[in-house]
Amino acid sequence: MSSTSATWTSFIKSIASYNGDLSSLTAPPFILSPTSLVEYPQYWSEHVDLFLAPNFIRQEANDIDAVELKHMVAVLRWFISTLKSQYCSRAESLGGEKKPLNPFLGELFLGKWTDQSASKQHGDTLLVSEQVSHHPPITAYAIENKTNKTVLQGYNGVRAFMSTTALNVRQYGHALLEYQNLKETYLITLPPLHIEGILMAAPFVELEQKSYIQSSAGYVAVIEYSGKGYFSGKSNSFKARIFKDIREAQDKTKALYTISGQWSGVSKISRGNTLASDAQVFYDANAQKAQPLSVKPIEEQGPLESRRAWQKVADAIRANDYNLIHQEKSIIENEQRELRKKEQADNTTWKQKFFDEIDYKSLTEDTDETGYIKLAKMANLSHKNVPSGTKQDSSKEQGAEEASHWRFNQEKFDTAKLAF
Ligand code: CLR
Repeated sequence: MSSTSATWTSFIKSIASYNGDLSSLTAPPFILSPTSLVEYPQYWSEHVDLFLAPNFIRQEANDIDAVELKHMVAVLRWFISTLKSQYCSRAESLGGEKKPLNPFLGELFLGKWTDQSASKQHGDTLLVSEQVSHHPPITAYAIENKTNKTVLQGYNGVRAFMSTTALNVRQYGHALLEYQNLKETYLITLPPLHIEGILMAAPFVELEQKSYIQSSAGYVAVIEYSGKGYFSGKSNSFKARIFKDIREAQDKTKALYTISGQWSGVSKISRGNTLASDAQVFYDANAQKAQPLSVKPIEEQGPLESRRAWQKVADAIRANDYNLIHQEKSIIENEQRELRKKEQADNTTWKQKFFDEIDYKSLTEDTDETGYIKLAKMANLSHKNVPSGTKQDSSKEQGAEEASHWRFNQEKFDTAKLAF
């Protein structure tokens, strides 16, 4: 047995008895990614043109569809376009899914997408991502385009458990997408997933079950995921249906649009409940190049910024130097331990920079400024502490705690006047 497969076998044994906290998982070096999880929110906006597209859709005289429905179709196209970056990019750039660096409390990742549109109507789009909790790990983020008054904000935490062959991952949190000029907000839930190929030391992500996009105008998109050997037989398959509202969604024949195909490849769209033989291309992931964000050079970054803070660990990972990885990681971990001790001694707690933890127990549909409670209700979704996309009154919701949710603090962000 080679040393690689020996360490892999012991890694598999360790995940078989593993308890759900991803930070406690010690993986062999060749499965480590030099990138921190706090960077992952960048995947939401690598197709800035699609992210901003709804702002430029106008009602035409001969339109069959309401303009809000055209917006929903555009939001769904953007959402589908994010999936390849979110779930395939490590496989493409690193040769397989990897274990990201576990962000420390207060870790930041800042970047921007400069306007590359021909019309120059896009303006720049900024990303701010912050590790707002360490136990459990939670990353909060906002992506803002001031020119078009478009803001995506959300937060994300994962819980994972091992079955016989796969690591099953449930995402907690959601995203809210606001087009202020259009006076529309969209609630986006995060799909469940599992990691396959672990036994073969070639892990990759497969999405499963459903996720939802609920528009404040009523329209709802239900997206169903499947992998190899399910309804299409191809990996990364999905079928999405757009309905007038969640009531109509009970009956698939009421679908206004059906979109089907591979989110990492080509998908097609038809009116109604089935894909017509002459259906038009909805999105072609291979024809649209992702636009990576730009990040300040490491020398100009602050000490809490991810790439600067993890630089030595990342270099050690790239050099495959296990001892050095361990050594450099321990420095960061010890620093963090000291900080927490000091906070305890001073009777203080860490103050998050750009996000607030909002206790939803004390909020109602009318006092929740983000519109989240209303949107969750419109989609029959639970707003408790349950995996993203859990339905109201489902068995998982019974007895679940009322949740708090992480929200972007625009004022703090604006007064910080960060240089990107
Ligand atoms: C984080 C939030 C992003 C979408 C996303 C994509 C891939 C997920 C990641 C999230 C969370 C961490 C994750 C990763 C795939 C593999 C990795 C589940 C949900 C785990 C920790 C790696 C385990 C080790 C294997 C390689 C065996 O928007």
